[in-house]
Amino acid sequence: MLFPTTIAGSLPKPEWLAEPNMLWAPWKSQGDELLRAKRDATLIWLKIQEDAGIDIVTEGEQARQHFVHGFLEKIDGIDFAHKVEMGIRKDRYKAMVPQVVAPLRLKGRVHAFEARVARTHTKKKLKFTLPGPMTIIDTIADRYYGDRVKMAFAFAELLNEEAKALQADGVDLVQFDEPAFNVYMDEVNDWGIKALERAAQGLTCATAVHICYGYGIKANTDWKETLGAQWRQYEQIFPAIDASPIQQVAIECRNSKVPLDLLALLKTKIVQAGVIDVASDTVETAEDVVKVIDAVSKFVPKSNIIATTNCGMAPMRREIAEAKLMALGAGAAMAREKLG
Ligand code: MET
Repeated sequence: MLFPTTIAGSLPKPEWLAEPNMLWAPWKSQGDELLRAKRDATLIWLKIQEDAGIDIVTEGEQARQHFVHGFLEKIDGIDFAHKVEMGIRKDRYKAMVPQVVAPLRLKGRVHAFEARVARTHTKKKLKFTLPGPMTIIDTIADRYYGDRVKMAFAFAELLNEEAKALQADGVDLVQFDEPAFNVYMDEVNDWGIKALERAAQGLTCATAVHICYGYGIKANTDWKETLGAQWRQYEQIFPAIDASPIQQVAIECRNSKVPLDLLALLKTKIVQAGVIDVASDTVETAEDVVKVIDAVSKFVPKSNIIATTNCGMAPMRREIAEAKLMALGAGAAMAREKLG
């Protein structure tokens, strides 16, 4: 089937699970009650994704507070009790981040609970997202390693352990989120892709890297204003990504100033093309989605295109996210008819 659909990963949390419409949202309950709420929210979003015609579903990242810190919470060597303010993505925004204070080690499984809940309750293909090593080290303070690259490879090993366990849980596709790849392009070529490959080493399920221009929050939309008429960041990193064994690349296309001819640099990859804008509450029509898929298909063989969202929908209003999922499913179906 042409143009299967998926999402970047996160979906808004219901207001009984966490504070709505924000990143790093505080939970509304604790202990077993919180666990039940996470499970219920995961099930609701699986059902809505299925009803919308999403082919490769996710658990909506309902069990983690943030796409980076969700992974870090189960690692020894990280001090969450003393967070410090840090400028992240080259000072684009300030965040309160935990600190690495000792050698890093997994305390146990990180995402077994939500991966198994999702696997038990859907027959669809299941994608699971993990933060990539470069994005992790750009979202945490280092008081121990004293070397960005060394710390990134330490995280890559832990990611690899968890990714293999997720695969054993029945996950079909592991996606590493690397928005930092659009910020530190030289470092991506020097070591970022190698660290990513270490994280994905030995996986036999499908693998992807997601490289976007960030969530639809003001710090990101302001940053985009400074990037000029053409966003050419992908041009510097796609050749090396194309040479890597990572199979899929998820990128931002809808309402983006990325010249789509850059996609021709991904000669051997499946392209997850973002056809849904997460920085706008305007809900796309099916025709809008078809237009982006059509434009992408000028540079990527149709059989290599998956339709997705530009980035995660975590901070979005719930009803808007739901409507956007419906548009994604309907748009891909229309594209199959019109462009198939
Ligand atoms: N998987 C993450 C999400 O969907 C990707 C975030 S990249 C800023 O929210």
